Amino acid sequence: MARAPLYFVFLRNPGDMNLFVLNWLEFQGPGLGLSPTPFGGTARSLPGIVQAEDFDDGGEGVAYHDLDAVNIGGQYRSTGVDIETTTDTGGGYDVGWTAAGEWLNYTVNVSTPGVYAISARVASPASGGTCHIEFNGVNKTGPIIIPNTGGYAELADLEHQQRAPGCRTTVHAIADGRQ
Ligand SMILES: [Ca+2]
Ligand SMILES: [Ca+2]
Repeated sequence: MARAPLYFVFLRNPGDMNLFVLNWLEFQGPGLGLSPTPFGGTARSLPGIVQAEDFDDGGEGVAYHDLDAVNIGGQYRSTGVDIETTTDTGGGYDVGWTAAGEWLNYTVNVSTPGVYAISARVASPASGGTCHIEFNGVNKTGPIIIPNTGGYAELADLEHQQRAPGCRTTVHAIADGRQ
């Protein structure tokens, strides 16, 4: 749950008194998650593994973007992101049903700035799916092309290198579609 200060600003007639009375303000909609916060309250540390399903809290458009509001896999978290139990070694969960334009945000702490080798653990029954990774809003990887691994249940390591800035960083993993 993101905490955000709310300012109600009186802009006009600064010298006037008794402009009106205010009883209440009503907010309808998904909420006031103005900035993402780490899932579980603690930013993930790099170097290290960031679980795909541990994207930030903050809701649709803030912590993630998913094309619908349903968790199709029905596992782990109650958001629009589609999470299933993984068949991969070590168990846990993965994010599936990815579509072009969807993204996940991760707040991380980078202990030492520098070039990191990134391994993405992915699976696909077809070649040419692409994604990219942004650090603080900048596309640092360009298109990462995901190969045919033999099926959604066949997860494989994709290697990539990128430079990570220090300190607290926002990492965006974005599905781009298929080339
Ligand atoms: Ca969904
Ligand atoms: Ca996982």
